[in-house]
Amino acid sequence: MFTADMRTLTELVRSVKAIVMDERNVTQREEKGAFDYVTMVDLEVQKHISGALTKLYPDCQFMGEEGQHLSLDLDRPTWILDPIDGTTNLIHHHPQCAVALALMVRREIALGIIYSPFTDQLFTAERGKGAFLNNRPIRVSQIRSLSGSLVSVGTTPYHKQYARSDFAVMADIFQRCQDIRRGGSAALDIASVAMGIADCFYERILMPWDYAAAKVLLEEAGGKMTDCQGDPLPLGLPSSCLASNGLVHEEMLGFTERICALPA
Ligand code: 2AM
Ligand code: CA
Repeated sequence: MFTADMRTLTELVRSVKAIVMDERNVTQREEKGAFDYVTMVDLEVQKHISGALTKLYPDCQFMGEEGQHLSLDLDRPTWILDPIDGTTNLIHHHPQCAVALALMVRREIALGIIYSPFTDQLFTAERGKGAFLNNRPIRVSQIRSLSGSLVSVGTTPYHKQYARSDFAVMADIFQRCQDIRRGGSAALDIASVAMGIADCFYERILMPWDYAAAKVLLEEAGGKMTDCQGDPLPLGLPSSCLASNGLVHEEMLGFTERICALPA
């Protein structure tokens, strides 16, 4: 069974702080798809982490947002990296962004690390060993219904053709819950559910690097993550995501199932 040293990995992930905080790296950017951006920060962070991981663990494959991964065999151990989750926030100097690293072994996420360089929040989880924020255990909330919930959402900004129908569903959720939040980094949004400061989160389309690290963190914190129809996530592939404290999952599915059913 493939294993990796958590202390080495957290040091590696934290070591990118200087790259992220360097304003020159933020200003050099391109639009790689509609409303979907890449900066020199994304590219340099991925280069730094993938280079180190390849040296440390030569037998493990690498999947990162800023690269090609068509030929990967998902049955083999695979690193899954988002060098910056929340790039749109980063280019606006909004601090809600993070580096997210996961290890997938036998199509299960074995560990996850989410690090926010602006706030120095470090979320860590290994399967079966609990979930932590800066080495302190975290736990999901105990809220049992949407009427008492703070609901975090993703707006799928790179596919704005869904906006009218998705925002109509969001309006129905808004009527039922206490309030809605939109953070802009799926990894940190799901981490917020894991630490109990939000009760659930959903987004129509996420990539594997957006949700992989957060999945093990949330599950180790007592939460639940499925796609928006309640089915298991197809790890390593794009999917919709519903992340919750477990207690409001069914009630949320009553709304998010409609998102999946909507035509493009
Ligand atoms: P990113 O900042 O790493 O690109 C915002 O709604 C969330 O969606 C962020 O976590 C963002 O990650 C992610 N995201 C951005 N572009 C995306 C795309 N083309 N497909 C799926 N997720 C995307
Ligand atoms: Ca990214």
